[in-house]
Amino acid sequence: MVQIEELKQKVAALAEEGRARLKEVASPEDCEAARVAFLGRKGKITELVKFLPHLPPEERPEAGRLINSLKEQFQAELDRRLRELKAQEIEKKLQEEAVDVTLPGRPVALGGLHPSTQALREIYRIFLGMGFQVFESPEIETDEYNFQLLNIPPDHPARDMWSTFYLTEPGLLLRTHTSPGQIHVMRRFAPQPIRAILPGKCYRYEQVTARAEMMFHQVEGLAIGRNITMADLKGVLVEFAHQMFGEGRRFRFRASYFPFTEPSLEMDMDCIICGGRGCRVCKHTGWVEILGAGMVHPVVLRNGGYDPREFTGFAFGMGPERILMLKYNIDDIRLFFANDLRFLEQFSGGLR
Ligand code: FA5
Repeated sequence: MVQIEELKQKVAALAEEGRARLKEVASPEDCEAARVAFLGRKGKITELVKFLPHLPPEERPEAGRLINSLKEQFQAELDRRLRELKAQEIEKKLQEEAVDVTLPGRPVALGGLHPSTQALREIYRIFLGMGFQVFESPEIETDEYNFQLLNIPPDHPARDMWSTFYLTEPGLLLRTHTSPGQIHVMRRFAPQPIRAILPGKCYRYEQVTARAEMMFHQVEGLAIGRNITMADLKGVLVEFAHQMFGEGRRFRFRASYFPFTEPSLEMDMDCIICGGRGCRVCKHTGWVEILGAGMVHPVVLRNGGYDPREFTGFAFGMGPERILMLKYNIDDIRLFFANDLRFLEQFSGGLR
């Protein structure tokens, strides 16, 4: 017969041994090994139950309690060590993988407005100041709007100047100028007076050169009213050009021809490069062209819904890329749409 005293000694010794073992564990794996050694199926604490049958029956319940409490004690200590080790492991990982947030970040390259957009906005600003409103009209037009309603019938020789891209759907094309917008605003507002500018992209099927692109912007202007004269046209355009190019510049109006204006004219400015003395840029004339304009042709007024006996008006069309070329001495229009950052970045701080 085994005495309970003997069991008590064994329990005390195992408790001591368990504590010593748990002091030494250095990783979750060590903990698992200690658990197997003490509480596993053949663990030292588990094996204590083998004593029970050898005890007198009345002592067995107490012996059972002793063994169970040793088990619980060991398990609790084991859990505490495991938590400690895991916390240490996380702390170590955090230290090793720490990010130094005081390092300066990598700079993000900021985009800027395209020079054409900046020129368009400057043009809007000037004309808004003179009471004009900005309207948009479609880039895909009909032959009727791009040509016929502007007094250019199918066989008119002026069509040669405005050769375009036709769509596969008959009668549709990419507009060659913003002038069809004149008809759109007139038909929308007739018979009220109009002061509108119509910006947008235009397309021409032509040889691309340093001065001509296949796609470019235009800004159309249109004023319709009861007593509008050529003097109003001159006043508005000279005011615009002074604000755009500076007060010191000189301008002249030269007779020209457009089927949709009568009379028609072109506006020239003294050459910025040579100051009017004559150079390669101005082809030695001292003048450079900045826009086309004229008094709205009676046929166009009628097509737009206005009675030409009662209403008159003026219209003009200019290319913002050409205006920037003049202002900044840019010698090739292809730079605008070539996506070369070395060119575009020069405008990122705005127009000066
Ligand atoms: C016209 O397109 C007329 N619709 C302008 C007009 C409007 C006249 C209203 C009278 C009344 P023109 O083809 O000259 O005209 O073009 C006008 C401007 O567009 C030119 O002065 C130029 O600045 C610009 N432009 C024309 N073709 C090109 C091109 N291929 N590349 C870049 N800019 C161009």
